[in-house]
Amino acid sequence: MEKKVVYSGIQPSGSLTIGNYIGALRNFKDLQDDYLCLYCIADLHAITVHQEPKNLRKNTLDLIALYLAAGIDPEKSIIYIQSHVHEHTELAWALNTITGLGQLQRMTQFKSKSQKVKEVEAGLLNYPVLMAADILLYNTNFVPVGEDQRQHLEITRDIAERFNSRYSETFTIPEILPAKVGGRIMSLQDPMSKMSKSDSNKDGFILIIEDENETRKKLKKAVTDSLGKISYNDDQKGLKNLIDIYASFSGLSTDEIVCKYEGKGYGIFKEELAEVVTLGLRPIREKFKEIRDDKAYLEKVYKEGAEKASYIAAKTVRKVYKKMGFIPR
Ligand code: AQP
Repeated sequence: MEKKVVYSGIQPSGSLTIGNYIGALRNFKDLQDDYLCLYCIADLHAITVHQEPKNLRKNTLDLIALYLAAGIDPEKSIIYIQSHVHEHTELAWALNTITGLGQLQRMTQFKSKSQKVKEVEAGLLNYPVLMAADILLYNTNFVPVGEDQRQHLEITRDIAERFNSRYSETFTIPEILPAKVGGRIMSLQDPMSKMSKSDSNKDGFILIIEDENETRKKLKKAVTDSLGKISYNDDQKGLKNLIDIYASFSGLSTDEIVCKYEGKGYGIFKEELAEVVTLGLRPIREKFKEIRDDKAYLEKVYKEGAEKASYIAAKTVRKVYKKMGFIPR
């Protein structure tokens, strides 16, 4: 029996945070034995918010190295750069023609990102259509993404269903594969907003690749409250988020963590949290250092990945174009 398909991508829009790690990256490795996995470096998505070209180049190579450091095996999975497979933009255009403007304008990510820029550009609005194209190109069954991306997955399903009913059965309808723990990690400085790599407040996030002392400092400064009592509830959102991070790295449940720190202060809790996080990130940090400078190896990985991805993507676009009535070359 053919393996089911898993698809996910991360934008090289900055250095990755532990939000990206917990919600997405660290779950990728375990899927590759059971599924055909495609892991994309979503550079076309990244430019929906202005990127300095030299930063984009660096972040793209960093992200490939990070995929490999996180245990994604290019012999088993397809790792590729989105802009290397032109079918993404081709399918996105076709899908744009069947996507409602109102639905795009209602996307939470669009609303929050458009508030941060002076002029809202069309790419930001069309982001979910490109994401739908990414997923639908490969007949994807499952999409391992964080909870923050659930709405985008819903619109992907809507677009696929609309296409199937208008032009006949074409696309597989994908399902979200949520992270088992810590699906949505919040900013350390503002527990009402999600932790994001493009946050202008650098104390709000922990980067997967940063100095351990930086990580310790940021956790020490993390916003809590004046109640001084370790418990897991929505009145203590900052602390709740820290407990989620602790649970994600330690494997303990949130109840076990609350029990462990009962009667102890936030200071001790944060210190031990920093230990758990730095210990958890150490292997990937070390592996990243080993791989990142091997440019020839990174190039081999992304070139071979693009070839494999293009083969599948081209077949889908040919089918879509035919169904829409385009004359083949
Ligand atoms: N805070 C988070 N908690 C859990 N999962 C998260 N993800 C992102 N932030 C969190 C998951 O990471 C994957 C890749 O995300 P992305 O880079 O493609 O886009 P994003 O969700 O917009 O991530 P950022 O860090 O917030 O990027 P910027 O700041 O550039 O917009 C996705 O699976 C996402 O769910």
